Amino acid sequence: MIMTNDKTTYAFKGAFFWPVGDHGAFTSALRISEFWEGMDSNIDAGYTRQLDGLTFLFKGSKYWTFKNRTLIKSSSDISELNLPADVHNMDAAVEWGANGHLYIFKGNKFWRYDSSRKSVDPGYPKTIQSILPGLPNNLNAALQWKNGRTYFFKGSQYYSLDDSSIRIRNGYPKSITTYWMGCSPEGLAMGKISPYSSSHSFSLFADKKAGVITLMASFVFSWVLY
Ligand SMILES: [Ca+2]
Repeated sequence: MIMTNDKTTYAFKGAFFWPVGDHGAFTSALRISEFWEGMDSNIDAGYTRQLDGLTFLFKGSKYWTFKNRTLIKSSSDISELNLPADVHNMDAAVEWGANGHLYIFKGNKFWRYDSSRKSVDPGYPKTIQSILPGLPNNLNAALQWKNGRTYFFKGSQYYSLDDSSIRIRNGYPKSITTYWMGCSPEGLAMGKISPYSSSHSFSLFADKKAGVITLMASFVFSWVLY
């Protein structure tokens, strides 16, 4: 999951991506290669740097730089950022609003990276369990969203970080389907279908076995895609 400088949120999976609307619902799947120059599939992670609004997408040992959806810098080696080979094929990346540092997650570990010094801070990596025991290992994604909060995603669930206590908020994990995609029957029945309310009726079926998300939308969002 990333949010670009223009506050558009995108979810990536395989060869596809979805813009995530303010109302927590998705369009149908769009092909990454048709909208993100130089990218094809299986992006590991991405984040947007608050300092200059640049979005970094990571895959394997490479990264790409975008401003919104415009390619700024093509495939470059992660070593250019002074990131160690240990973070190749990372699970998730997120800039934390509380200190502006980049956090990279992989397996049971995370690294803190200082974007201005262009280096990993001393003392890292640390284990996730040592700092955020409420968070599982092997995350799928992380995101600092437009509300300033940091979210972590794994499987069908997501977690919210409390910046002041540096703990996972009580009541989490919650269902991604119900709260982000605005699609589940439970969400509709609850009348609470995302971090924000939505009146759009979607149904979504996540087939984890196949690694595919199939969307059955009864309402097509009027996303402007250019
Ligand atoms: Ca990932």
